[in-house]
Amino acid sequence: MIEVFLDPCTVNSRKVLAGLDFLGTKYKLNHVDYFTGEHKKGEYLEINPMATVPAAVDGDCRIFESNAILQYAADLGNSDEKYPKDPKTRAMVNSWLLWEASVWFPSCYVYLFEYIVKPLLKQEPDESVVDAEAPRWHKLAGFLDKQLSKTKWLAGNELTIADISVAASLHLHAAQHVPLDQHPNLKRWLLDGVEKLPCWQKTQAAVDKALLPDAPNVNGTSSVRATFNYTKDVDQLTEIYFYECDAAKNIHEPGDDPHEMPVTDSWHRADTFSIDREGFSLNNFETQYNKWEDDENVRFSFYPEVVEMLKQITGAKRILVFDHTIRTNANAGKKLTDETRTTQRTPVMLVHCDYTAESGPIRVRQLLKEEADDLLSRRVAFINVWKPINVVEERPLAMCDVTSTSPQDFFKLHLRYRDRNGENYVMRHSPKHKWWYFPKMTPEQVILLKTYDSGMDGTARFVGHTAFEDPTSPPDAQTRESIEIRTIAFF
Ligand SMILES: N[C@@H](CCC(=O)N[C@@H](CS)C(=O)NCC(=O)O)C(=O)O
Repeated sequence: MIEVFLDPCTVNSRKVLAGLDFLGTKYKLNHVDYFTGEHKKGEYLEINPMATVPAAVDGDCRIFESNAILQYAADLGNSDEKYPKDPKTRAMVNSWLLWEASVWFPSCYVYLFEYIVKPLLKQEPDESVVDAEAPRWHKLAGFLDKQLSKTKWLAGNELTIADISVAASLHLHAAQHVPLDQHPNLKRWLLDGVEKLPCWQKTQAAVDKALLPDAPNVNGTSSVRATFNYTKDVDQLTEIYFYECDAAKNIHEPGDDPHEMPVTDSWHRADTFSIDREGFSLNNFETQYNKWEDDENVRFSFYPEVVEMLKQITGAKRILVFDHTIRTNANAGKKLTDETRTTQRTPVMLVHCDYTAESGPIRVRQLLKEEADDLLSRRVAFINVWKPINVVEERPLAMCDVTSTSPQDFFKLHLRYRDRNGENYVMRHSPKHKWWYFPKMTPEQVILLKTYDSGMDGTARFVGHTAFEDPTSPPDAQTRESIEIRTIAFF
């Protein structure tokens, strides 16, 4: 499999990510942090002595030019449309690719540097530099405009890797202040063509979040401070009752140890989290499904899509989706302990993990009686899929990086239902905890949370997570709506 080494927010890295998605190429992504200069350091220089991102490796083949990576991937995929084999059409595609690397990218980069990189470095753009570049840029943009007045895409009527490559230099065209209006065919191609492509849309968020002027600082990361509701570990059991009774009096309830902690915006390295290392990951997941109020329909029509996605991501032999919870506006007034219709709830503001070392296997036995012994003889992992239903503007989900936790940080919360008992983990506070979140996450993405793993080989087993009040949420933020789907992966 091709391994790529890049930072998803740079022009040529984004070109490769969008291009590989367009080509349908499977790849492994290694994040090289451009802003901390990782591309100039020892290990990376072995891969790409040019000290630029991106680079790619496939066995003993090393590729250090973004367009060459796309050409190679297209050849492997044997695609005759996306990188045509007919010599004349291919020559046209190659011409645009070489033109892009030699003159187009350097010209567009002047705008990107002055209007985006400099503000990130807290420097003023130098208009005279842009004015000096403008005649050359217009001349080059004029070539594109002329071609696009004749053909829908750069090399004819089919979209090719040349379109992806040339568009990448304009990937922040508004903030970049490139004067597109004078080139209407170029503008139409970009706004109505390239920007409508799923491969483009999927790779834009990482760029916007790291580079747009409101991104708070130079390394593309920002953090806010927020209150996290940890639990004091006292002599008494920690419990919650989901019904009223005498035993529910004088109990030790969870969430009695709030701490203010930094929580870091994860977008600058969104592709690099793993459910087996940090205990969570961010994945693209597009679905047309939208009947969230109809529980039966969700089970029948939506669960199978989740199964397919998780099989692909985890490589598990079998995925069982067994439950879901919808957190919507309509449930905004409901208490966490509300007894009825537990599929419909409000966000949980308590640091917790949904299973314990004991309750994971018990749940497998409850759900799959006959097969449980056999299934539990191999690796079993519980994975929660958390999907926004609208753009998350308030009470986002935060994850406590498993690499910053130790098993001693977790202890049991006993869940008392009228007909059964269950258990979760809650967490005691540690200043070592590293919290992550994805502000303004959209419905095309999901967070996977590892809530139990039978593996004892160092894989992440329990990820603490919680909703939190984000102090940067606008006062008129729309109420967060999300669905959480509980699944078990059998390996
Ligand atoms: N022609 C190369 C250009 C790669 C390139 O210049 N990448 C930039 C980021 S977009 C870089 O790594 N620059 C090195 C630096 O700024 O230190 C390609 O297409 O891969």
